[in-house]
Amino acid sequence: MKILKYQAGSVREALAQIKDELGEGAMVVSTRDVRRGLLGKGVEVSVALDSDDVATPPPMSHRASPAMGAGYSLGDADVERIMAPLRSELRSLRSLLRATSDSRQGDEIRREVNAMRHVLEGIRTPPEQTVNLLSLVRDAPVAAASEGRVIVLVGPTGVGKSTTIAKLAAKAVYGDHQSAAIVTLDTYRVGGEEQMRTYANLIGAPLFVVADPRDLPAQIDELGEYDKVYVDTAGRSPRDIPAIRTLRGALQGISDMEVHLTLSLNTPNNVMDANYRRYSEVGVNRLLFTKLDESLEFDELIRTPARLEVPVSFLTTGQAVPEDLVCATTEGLMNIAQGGVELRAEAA
Ligand SMILES: Nc1nc2c(ncn2[C@@H]2O[C@H](COP(=O)(O)OP(=O)(O)O)[C@@H](O)[C@H]2O)c(=O)[nH]1
Ligand SMILES: [Mg+2]
Repeated sequence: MKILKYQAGSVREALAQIKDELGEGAMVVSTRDVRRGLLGKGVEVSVALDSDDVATPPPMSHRASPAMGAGYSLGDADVERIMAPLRSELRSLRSLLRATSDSRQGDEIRREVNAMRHVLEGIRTPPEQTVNLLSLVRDAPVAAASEGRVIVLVGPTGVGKSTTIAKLAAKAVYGDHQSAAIVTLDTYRVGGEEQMRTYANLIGAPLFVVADPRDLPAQIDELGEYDKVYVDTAGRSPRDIPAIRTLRGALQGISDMEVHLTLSLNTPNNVMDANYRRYSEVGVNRLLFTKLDESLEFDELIRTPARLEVPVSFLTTGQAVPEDLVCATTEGLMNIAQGGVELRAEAA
């Protein structure tokens, strides 16, 4: 195998010269631009040929020159014959390059591209559960701030009503710098009144004990000077219909009042619904979820208010008074429902 170099004014001229001198057997292996004389420019074409193909190639000085190339022309078939090996060379170079970058940096790049593709797919197609929760949030307000002056907590025994009343009163006094009074209707349970008195003393809010629910409106009237009045009630079974009717009677006619149905998030949703049906008689207009710290499932934070069409006001996340209280917002409920929130970080 020999490599011969031909210089000419253009590739076409050089190729014509090569064909003329070497016949069909030469294979072009490279071309490059060269200077020819002081101002002249030309090309140099290198060809490979078997030594046997040409017995005595002419000396370099006699090879292609602008003058010599004049008048020669190549047909399309000639150009194609010469270009074919160049094209295949280009193809193999490209695949060589691809192979090189695959082995050296390709893995890393591919991992990044895959990760980005995953993120983009995640944005375009969120998980089914998220889609469902989002559509619930769009259709109904699932959270609403508590804005009333008289806040009444109702709900079954043991869900955390008294503890939450203490948290709310402490937040009003120390967080919002408001004046607050606490009223308790819980003279039914042994120790109920004592528990509330202890909290009231700690917070520095006056406690008023109302033994007969029918006296509640008069008591509330007397507390007109307070920014907030928190009313604790005795827990009742949803089946205790007379007690709930009495409560309804007691709450009628109290103005600027909100009734928060207090439910532990641990409760199965059919039990939540039964409680709501019973307490809705007294005019429930907020849901308050307790014991999130003991709960494993959180999507009821969205599903229950959407199903019952009553927004959530507060969440409680532990036994500590007053820390473990969170003001509900739609965004916060969504975050918790999807398990993505550090609860303490949003303490009210
Ligand atoms: N883990 C946990 N316990 C709570 C929470 N709120 C209240 N509790 C506890 O639940 C129990 C019953 O609370 P209580 O306020 O007396 O309930 P009530 O009968 O509805 O008034 C008490 O031991 C509270 O400390 C909470 O958010 N998380
Ligand atoms: Mg209680």
